Amino acid sequence: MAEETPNLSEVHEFLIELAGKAGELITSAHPLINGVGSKKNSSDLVTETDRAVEAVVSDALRTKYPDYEFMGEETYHPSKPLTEAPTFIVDPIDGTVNFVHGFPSACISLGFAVGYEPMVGVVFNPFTNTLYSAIKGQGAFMNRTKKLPLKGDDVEPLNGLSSALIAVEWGSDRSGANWETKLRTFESLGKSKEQGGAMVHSMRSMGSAALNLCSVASGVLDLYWEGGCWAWDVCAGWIILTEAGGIMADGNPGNWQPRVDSRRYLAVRGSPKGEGQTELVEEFWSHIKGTLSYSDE
Ligand code: LIP
Repeated sequence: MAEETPNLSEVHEFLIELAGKAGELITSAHPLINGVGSKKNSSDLVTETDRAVEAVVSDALRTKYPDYEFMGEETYHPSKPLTEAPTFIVDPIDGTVNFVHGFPSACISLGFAVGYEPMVGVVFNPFTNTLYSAIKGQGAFMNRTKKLPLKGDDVEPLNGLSSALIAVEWGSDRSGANWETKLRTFESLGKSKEQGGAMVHSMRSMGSAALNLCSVASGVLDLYWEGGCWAWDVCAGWIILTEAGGIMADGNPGNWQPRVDSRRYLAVRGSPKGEGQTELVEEFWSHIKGTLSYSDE
């Protein structure tokens, strides 16, 4: 455990600097769809760039902050789970499938948590040059100057799922109970009210949890539901979301305070005085058909 209270502003600046360097590595790489490695199956991809970026970032963080822990997607092992200690939680490329295909929705996600609570977040999409960042208690910003949500005080009230644009993800598990839960829930979210559905405006799958959370923080999406991704996918985006007035609930019904490593999440954007947020979460939970369940392996 570190002896001194972390200087969050300094951490924030350093993470932004690292995101810029990582962005250069990511945009100068040329991954080949047929040449990339897979982890547990053919949609769970990893590239040399993921590994190289994580190595650069972890070396820099360990050198500057030797007292803090480091958790990264490419070097994670279940024998070393997240603890209360100050920890950098890093996804070198969130949206690896997009990165491989050249679909410009990928980013580096750099989070810092203390006592399991996200405190600093930096998410940088080097393909669009968009930087999202936040420090606990200091608001969330796009490209450092534009405060989130983008509409500021004009952010509209939430008005239920039938007027919501939401994000969901397919993930890389394509069979089993979690897959069935997702499919049946997607159906319920999409279908008409007459058929018992929510009939959302539409659903988006941008392939990056961090960018989904930043889109909810920005207010261009109303909600994001996810099961199966990891602390490194959400830590940075989480603090950007909550600093923009959004809330994070559990991806399964009933729990309003999920942990950053719970692997199930439901994010809702900010609204005037938070109106409609709890109602939207409860309405969403009522459409979940099954139970999401993940281990830390
Ligand atoms: C991916 C996420 C995506 C999620 C996938 C995966 P990766 O991260 O951000 O939104 O649905 O399960 O975890 O593998 O590109 O870093």
